[in-house]
Amino acid sequence: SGKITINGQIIDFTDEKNILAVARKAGIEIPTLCYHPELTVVGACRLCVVEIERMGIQASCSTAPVDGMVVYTNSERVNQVRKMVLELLLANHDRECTTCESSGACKLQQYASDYGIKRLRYPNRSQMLPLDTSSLSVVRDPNKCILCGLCVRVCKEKQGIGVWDFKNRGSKTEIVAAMDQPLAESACINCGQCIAVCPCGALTSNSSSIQEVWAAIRDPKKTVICQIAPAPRAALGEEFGLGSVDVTKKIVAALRKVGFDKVFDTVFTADMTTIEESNEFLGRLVKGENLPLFTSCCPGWVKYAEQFHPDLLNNLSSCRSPQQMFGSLLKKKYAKDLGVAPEDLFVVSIMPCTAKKYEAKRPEFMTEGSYDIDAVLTTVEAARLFREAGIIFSNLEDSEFDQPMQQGTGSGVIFGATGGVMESVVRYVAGKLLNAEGRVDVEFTRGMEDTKIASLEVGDNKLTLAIVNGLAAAEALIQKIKSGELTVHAVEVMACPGGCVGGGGQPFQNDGEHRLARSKEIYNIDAKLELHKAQDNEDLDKIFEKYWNGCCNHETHHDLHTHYQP
Ligand code: HC0
Ligand code: SF4
Repeated sequence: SGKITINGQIIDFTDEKNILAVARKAGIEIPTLCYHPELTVVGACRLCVVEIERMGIQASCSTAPVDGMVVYTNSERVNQVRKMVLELLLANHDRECTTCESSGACKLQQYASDYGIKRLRYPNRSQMLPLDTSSLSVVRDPNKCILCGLCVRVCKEKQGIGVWDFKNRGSKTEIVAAMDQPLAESACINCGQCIAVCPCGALTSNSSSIQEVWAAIRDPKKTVICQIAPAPRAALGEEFGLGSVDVTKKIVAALRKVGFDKVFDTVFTADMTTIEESNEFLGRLVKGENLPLFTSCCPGWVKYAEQFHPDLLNNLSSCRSPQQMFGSLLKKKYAKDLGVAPEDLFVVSIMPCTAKKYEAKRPEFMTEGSYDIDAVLTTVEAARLFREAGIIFSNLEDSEFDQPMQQGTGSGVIFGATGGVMESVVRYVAGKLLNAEGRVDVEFTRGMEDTKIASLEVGDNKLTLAIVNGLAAAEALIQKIKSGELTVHAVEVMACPGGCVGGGGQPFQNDGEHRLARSKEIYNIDAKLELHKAQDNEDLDKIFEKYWNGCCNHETHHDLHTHYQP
């Protein structure tokens, strides 16, 4: 620890590893394209240069603060170097900003404007390479890549997968998916975390569903239904300058204006998942079978388990995810109520997640030859749909979800943050075993750490529960479980940092600060809602009764569960 002077201001530092982090803590912004506070530092882009007395121009991301240092972040020399760096990056970057998926959310575009880059001495990139559109979730445009390497690092360090890597050296350097194959052929689990860190549009979500949604809405034969996941409600407002606040009812209103016939809440089937999964868990505890139970609502995690831990597939909950439970409910049951054939019901979901696009196309999730979920829009894509529809989002009047699946509990809402599924299960089980009325609050489940483990007593059961987010953290936990070092009864796994609030389809910036703000809002929504435990959802009771003669039986097993085959 010590003090450094930045632009004449004396600033204390403690355990910050570099000048960039010290400056940001003091509210001084330094531009960078390759630095991420949660990933290793490589100092590749040189944009974060600062001038240090007696040391000259240095990259602030890879220079440690030393007591007494005097630093300038915006001197003439610094800004000249930054302009040069930007010009060189732009020379090799496809500058068709008007048609870029990331226009408006691109750091390179922003910095070019901030630093007054007017007219480049270089022509636009001469050779245009083909895009990789093989993946249902992620599109890569190599012409936009500036080789910052953030995608390489996030996939390796946070997900432990390492899909992306550098190929060649010098001016021939490029980033390619493993074995230089199309992304869809790789071990990619579709989480979109590489999209979340890409500063300049080289990686974006596969947004082709937007056109399919418009086509369905304009098709008079189709009844078009939308469901909204928990996490987007606390993030979509960011796209319209409202911050990370609850905009659930505005989203419902916007969807009605776009032309959806019905709008439902995925929270309804999150409650359904809690009930089915908790009973599955209690059953396994009695039999001592297939423990620990792993949650299976995160499709990134499910693909990871299939690829790397096929021996654990019997431990995964057989419950379909809330997205897929809703799809199944709508196509197998609700369609009949409406007198519509499954293929004439077009079901859209708005998800914070790019992997949900892949989950929706898994062959096990179909009814009479029609996908249960026809299209998945990310939070960002939903915002684009609203803009294209000419909707002024911030002015919308609130609108409510449709009957007869209108109720949702706070328990279902917190699915959107890491620990939420586990907390919901505990609330349900505690409520059931202890006949607890009203609120059951669980504390250890909350917070953004990548691994949380706690033991608690519920009735006669002493349960050890684990919660992980990020697959590198999940892998470390699995190794401990497999080696016998750790015994747990249930594990919640979410592939994205912070859970769904940090999903790969959430608005840019999708960083720690935003994830925290969104997750706080998710818990605020829970606190304000009247219902708090899945079993208190009366609409859900009625639906269980009407369609399946109750819950947790053979019939729900057929429609709401699946089997992941080793
Ligand atoms: Fe999630 Fe979900 S909580 S995975 O993060 O379980 O995507 O938001 O919709 O399905 O409910 C994502 C979010 C969901 C599902 C729910 C679960
Ligand atoms: Fe890696 Fe996720 Fe990107 Fe796939 S989507 S390459 S798994 S970070």
